[in-house]
Amino acid sequence: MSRKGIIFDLDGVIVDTAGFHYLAWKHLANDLGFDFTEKQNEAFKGVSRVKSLELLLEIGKKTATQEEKDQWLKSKNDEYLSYIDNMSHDDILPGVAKVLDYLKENKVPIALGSASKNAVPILKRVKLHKIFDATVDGNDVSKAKPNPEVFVIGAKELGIDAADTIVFEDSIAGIQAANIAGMISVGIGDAKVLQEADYNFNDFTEIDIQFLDKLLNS
Ligand code: B16
Ligand code: MG
Repeated sequence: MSRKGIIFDLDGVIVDTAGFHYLAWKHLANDLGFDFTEKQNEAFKGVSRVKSLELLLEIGKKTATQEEKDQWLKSKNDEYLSYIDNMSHDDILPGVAKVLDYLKENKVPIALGSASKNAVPILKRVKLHKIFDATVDGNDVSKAKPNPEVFVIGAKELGIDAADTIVFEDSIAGIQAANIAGMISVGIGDAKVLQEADYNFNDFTEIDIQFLDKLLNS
């Protein structure tokens, strides 16, 4: 049996900051004079901040100078950070702590693999900054999901082969990144949206120890 490792996405998997991103982007879109729906937001999940703004401007059919873009990126992030400021340990999504505890008890290597440049402050707010054996985030990569760079670096830091790496993700881009890397992908969220994943669950309350053991020992 080869040694397996697990990489967790952050936003939408460990904490529900995906909703905060949506609110802040929607606010910006409304300020610029157009609407931004939850359905459109699916394509923003797991995507970098700069790429997200490009997508938003495409939706609103807006062109902008670099100065304007920088200003909007800052105002969106400032609003997002104000939501994060109110987070605590209680904001870890249901079922996640149980899974993390089980993996730690069984000495399974775990990493964070997030596109967010705010990942470390969020982990600190929810008191999970000491639990991961490796933390790879938007500050460590140059290529955004669906490019697998963030997960490839995570697996390397854990010392695990790609084929032995299991990725938990809530975004289409993240599932594609895991699949491109030859990793095992587990979609967290709507199975219709994340149909490219190897396994699907609505949330972590549906993930039991038998499933984890099956994944880790097969
Ligand atoms: P930030 P994840 C991603 O985090 C989010 O899903 C995505 O919506 C966001 O645009 C991206 O982080 C960048 O976040 O603005 O905080 O750097 O899902 O990969 O953990
Ligand atoms: Mg995510």
